[in-house]
Amino acid sequence: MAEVKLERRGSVAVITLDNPPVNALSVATLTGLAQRVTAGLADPAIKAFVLTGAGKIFVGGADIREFGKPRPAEAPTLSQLIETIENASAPFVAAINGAAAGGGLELALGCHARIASPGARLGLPEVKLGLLPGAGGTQRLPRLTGVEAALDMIVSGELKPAEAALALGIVDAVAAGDVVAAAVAHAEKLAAAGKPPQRTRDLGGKIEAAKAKPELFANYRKETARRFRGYEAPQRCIDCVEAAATLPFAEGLKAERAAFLERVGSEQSKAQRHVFFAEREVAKIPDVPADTPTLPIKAAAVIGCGTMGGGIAMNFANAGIPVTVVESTKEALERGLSIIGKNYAATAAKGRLSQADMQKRLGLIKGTLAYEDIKAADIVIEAVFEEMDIKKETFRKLDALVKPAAILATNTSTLDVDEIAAVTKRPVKVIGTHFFSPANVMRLLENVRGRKSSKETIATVMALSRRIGKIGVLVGVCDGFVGNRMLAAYTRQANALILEGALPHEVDKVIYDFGFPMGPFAMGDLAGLDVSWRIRKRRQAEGKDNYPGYVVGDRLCEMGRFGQKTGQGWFRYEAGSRTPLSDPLVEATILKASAELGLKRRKIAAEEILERCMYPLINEGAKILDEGLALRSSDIDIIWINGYGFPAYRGGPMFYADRVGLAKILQVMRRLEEQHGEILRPAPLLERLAREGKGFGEP
Ligand code: T1G
Ligand code: NAD
Repeated sequence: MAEVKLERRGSVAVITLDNPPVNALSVATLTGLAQRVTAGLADPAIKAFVLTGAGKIFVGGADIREFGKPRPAEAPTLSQLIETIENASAPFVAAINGAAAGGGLELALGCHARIASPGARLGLPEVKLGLLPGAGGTQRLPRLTGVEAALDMIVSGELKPAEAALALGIVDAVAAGDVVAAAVAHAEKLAAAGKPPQRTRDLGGKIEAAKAKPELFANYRKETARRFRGYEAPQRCIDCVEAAATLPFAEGLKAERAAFLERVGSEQSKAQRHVFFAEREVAKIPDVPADTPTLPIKAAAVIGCGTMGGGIAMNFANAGIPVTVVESTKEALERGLSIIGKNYAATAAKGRLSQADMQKRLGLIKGTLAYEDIKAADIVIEAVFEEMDIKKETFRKLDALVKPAAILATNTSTLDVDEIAAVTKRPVKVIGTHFFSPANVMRLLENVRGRKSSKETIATVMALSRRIGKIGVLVGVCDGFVGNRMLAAYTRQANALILEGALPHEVDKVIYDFGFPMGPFAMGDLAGLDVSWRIRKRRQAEGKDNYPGYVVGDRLCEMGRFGQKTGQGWFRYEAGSRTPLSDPLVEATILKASAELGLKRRKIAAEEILERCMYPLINEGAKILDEGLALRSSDIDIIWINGYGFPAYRGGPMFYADRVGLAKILQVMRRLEEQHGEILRPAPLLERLAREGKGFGEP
């Protein structure tokens, strides 16, 4: 229940916002705050005010859950409240006891001084919600930090630690110990000075310089368009900061307000707000309560130090967890460890890691050929070749050697986790931990729950995911789990499209324009065509998938064209370049295959390409939900945004489907089933929801 308390400390009124979990500025909180401020300002005995938040957070911003909902007309707005505070004759000091984000920082910027505690983080992350600071943040922040620093903070949405905020001039002091007491002392000093409080809006000095550099904004827009391709909010943020530098304060405020209201109603912001909550929902497992005990992870081990093993080990070292990598040969071990070293050196060279930190992390990674060296590990992640026999042999060995309490996890991308678990005496301790390449970079971790994985094992791995900086999403066992299974439906259609008339660069352009970092063919070349070729051959050998549409991909691999790693794949690459260039040989191979399959090639419109790539992917997602292999449609959105580059400003494939409308998707899927067979039969869930006029978001 939201509460706003006022407590007197001498002539200073300390107002505390108490609305767990993050003191969000809901209508109730704003109403309470307005009442306290009005009452306080009417009390002549009160000479100054301190604002602070209850618990570990100052204020997490406006209540995002209230956006788009009707608001009582008489409810005070944050902007009005800040106006009252800024224009008050008594000084207001913000005691920033923890995160001050969005409207929370704007409230503090409306105060006449700000004191932060050392652990506080301050920023305007609205852009991450497809919004922009709508209560004066784009006008007041540049007046404290200067225009460039304000642009960096507002366009990136990053929160700054207190010390950095001090250096930027956002806070007046960082006070260890009782920050409220420090703020009360500061407020008393300001009140005693007897001068009108310093309003942030009146500070023009730091924005003067920008007036003389109009190219600043043009350059920033260009750079931002490249960094945040397809996102609308960053550009609107720049517009508002430019208004701060070029317009009088009141007009800048008006421009900001108009831009904010446009953003709140935008499709992109609805999508990015969905993603905000979806990222937090993934951690909630209905049958694994939040208080399920977890195993302490003090030491880890990784089997195989190849493409994935090395990156996985770095995640542990980055989180301060000692990790041992086990390889089968000395050469492979040395190669793996040197790649880890090179990766850290590259990050340090970019200034994103200090030498001391690099040495500390390297110091936490040990290499060995002896499995005995890892018997005390709390968790072992296996990342050896994608061959079931090798996996089973490895798990038998680990089960015999490693302490019984330890968790044994597999990084397999397609194999049956239950079959692997069955060769051990501890199937309750076996789980899949499917990292994405490059494993030290990609935020997604598909945690694959086996039939016997215990709640403790699941809870431990989900908590560990957060500890190593990953978004852990729990999924069930099936071929390709959630991400790769949906990817197969997508790439299958991409291959069909090039046999029917499109060319790889045409398909890729549609997907790139839709917002993915690259299309399916360039992505194949990046991951290595041989990886999926080996999986296809295994599936064909198991009689699981004899789809003729992969014929061109198979022929390119038979020619040794594995993509970027061989300089040729679906595209060709100049030496040292990652730019895909169309290759007439590939086109000839495609035309020949079309002819052999008796297909009459035709011009295929961009809209059909998009539908044929996205709708079967979505339909596969619906099947996965039908089978209970994903807990929520929003989990699938998080998997595709963080593992496959689905544009977050579209909310993920399932959210996007709801915006398109399931009736439309069903109609197209029905047509595709007629043309391409039952593999494209609409999922029962899609049928039902379309019939009921519902979306995946409200099953
Ligand atoms: N509104 C509603 N709920 C929120 C919320 C918010 N602003 N922030 C967090 N929550 C919920 C969250 O869903 C989760 O719920 C719980 O609180 C804990 O969150 C005019 C209009 C503040 C740094 O973008 O960045 O102000 O899952 O796990 O790690 O310009 O939360 O437990 O049910 O993230 O301690 C701008 C968003 C709003 C900041 C704390 N503000 N929040 O991190 O907790 S728009 C933001 C955060 C705005 C003005 C505009 C972080 C945090 P549940 P958590 P945390
Ligand atoms: P890789 O070939 O690059 O590395 C495998 C490593 O395992 C090699 O260095 C090899 O020497 C070592 N190895 C093999 N048998 C071993 C044993 N018995 N003991 C110790 N080490 C042994 O392969 P990769 O791409 O890193 O894939 C590893 C696993 O991760 C596979 O299951 C794969 O499906 C999965 N995966 C790969 C990717 C990817 O994009 N490459 C993504 C997700 C998951």
